[in-house]
Amino acid sequence: MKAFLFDLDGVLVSTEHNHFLAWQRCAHSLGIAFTEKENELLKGVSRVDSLKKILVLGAKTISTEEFEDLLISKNDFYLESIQDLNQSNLLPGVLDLLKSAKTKGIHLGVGSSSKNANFILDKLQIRSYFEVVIDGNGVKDPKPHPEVFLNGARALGLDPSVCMVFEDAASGIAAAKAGGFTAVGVGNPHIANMADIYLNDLTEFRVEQYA
Ligand code: B16
Ligand code: MG
Repeated sequence: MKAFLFDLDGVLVSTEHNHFLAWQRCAHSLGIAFTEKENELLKGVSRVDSLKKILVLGAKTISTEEFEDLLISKNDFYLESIQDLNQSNLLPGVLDLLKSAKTKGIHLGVGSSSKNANFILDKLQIRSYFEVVIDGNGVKDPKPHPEVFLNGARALGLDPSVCMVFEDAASGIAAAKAGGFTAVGVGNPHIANMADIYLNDLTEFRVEQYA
């Protein structure tokens, strides 16, 4: 393999619970019941599509203005809740994997649906490991469309067949497979059967097997 492309949330760091609490607050303000079970549908899904899914769950229609306001409120709640994020919040095995891959000359990138990806990478102090960061600001078709990862491979000048994608969400594994990447599922038993390789966490990954 020549490159590793990482999803952010659920692979490098876990702020899914912060997303969940922020969405739950929005859903409750609309009178829609929203638990961790429903939240599973939103993992790896863009902000706009997440709100659309919540409205479908509640069989609710709102005005364009209310929709835009809720997107802003959700992000405000979310950002407030991750103010103290730092390197100690990296998921197990992340730092060792990044260091080891870098030493072996493997190109590293991030492919995230989040529009906050660069902000979070800076807080985690791992931004400098990545040659390319494709986030929710630079993508027209969100996951499960492969655009985010295809843009990453293109920016590195590499074919998807020599790139591995690390993902925790069904939408992300679908995106990786659709793009012709090797899909590594991480930390989410729901996706174990969809992925080419499955790991409970990144400590299980041996860079030397794929370098
Ligand atoms: P934002 P990923 C995704 O990040 C999250 O999994 C998902 O829960 C979130 O709705 C989405 O980013 C958009 O995030 O509101 O920050 O733009 O897993 O693709 O790194
Ligand atoms: Mg994710």
